[in-house]
Amino acid sequence: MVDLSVAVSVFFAGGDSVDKPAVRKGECRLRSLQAALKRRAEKSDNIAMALLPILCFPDPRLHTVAKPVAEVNDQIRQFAADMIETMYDAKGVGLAATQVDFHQRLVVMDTSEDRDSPIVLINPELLWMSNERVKGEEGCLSVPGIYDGVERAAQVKVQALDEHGQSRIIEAEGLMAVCIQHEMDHLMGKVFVEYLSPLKRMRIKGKLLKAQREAERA
Ligand code: K1U
Ligand code: ZN
Repeated sequence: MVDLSVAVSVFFAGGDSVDKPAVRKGECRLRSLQAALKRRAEKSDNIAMALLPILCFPDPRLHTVAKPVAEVNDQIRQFAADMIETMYDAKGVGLAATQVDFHQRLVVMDTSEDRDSPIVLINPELLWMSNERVKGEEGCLSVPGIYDGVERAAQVKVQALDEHGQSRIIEAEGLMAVCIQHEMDHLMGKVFVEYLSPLKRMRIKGKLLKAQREAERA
């Protein structure tokens, strides 16, 4: 279980980089099976659950618009901790609640090099984005094995509640700025492949559906 007491509030962050995760065919399905097995084992031991199954594009639930979190309580904190554990397990730098089929405005991130500084954003709102744009390669835990260039604002300013319900202002650039925009898109039901051409999107959809069918047969 991730200890949320180590989660930090960020006032200016950016420029970090992490290795891309390995590309694995049908890895969403694999992670779902692993999560189910882990949950079953934990249930019999009566200990906390942690890994959550990640929805895979083109699952229509990824296009759900998230509602605001009404109250920051123990249930939300537990869910955020499970999301952080799921994000680390999947080697991601961010995860939106939408991706784990929970349709409230909740995001977790960790763009630190040591992967020891998780942050929780509850009801995040974009206050400002720079006119300066940057184009970088993006991936997505819900679109395994696909990376492509997306143009984003170079810097952003976001207001959000942390896991204690405290309001925070985050100013970010670099990887963290990209990650915030990517995760906030998820909360609006938008997946990064929607920035790509219809032809690329169609190819990605075909490739992932095929991988999912193969994983189900195996
Ligand atoms: O939401 C997600 O699917 C997580 C996603 C967030 C993201 C951050 C930055 C750029 C694109 C997407 C990932 O963690 S993708 C995997 C990853 O670790 C990564 C990909 C590209 C650059 C840096 C990290
Ligand atoms: Zn994503």
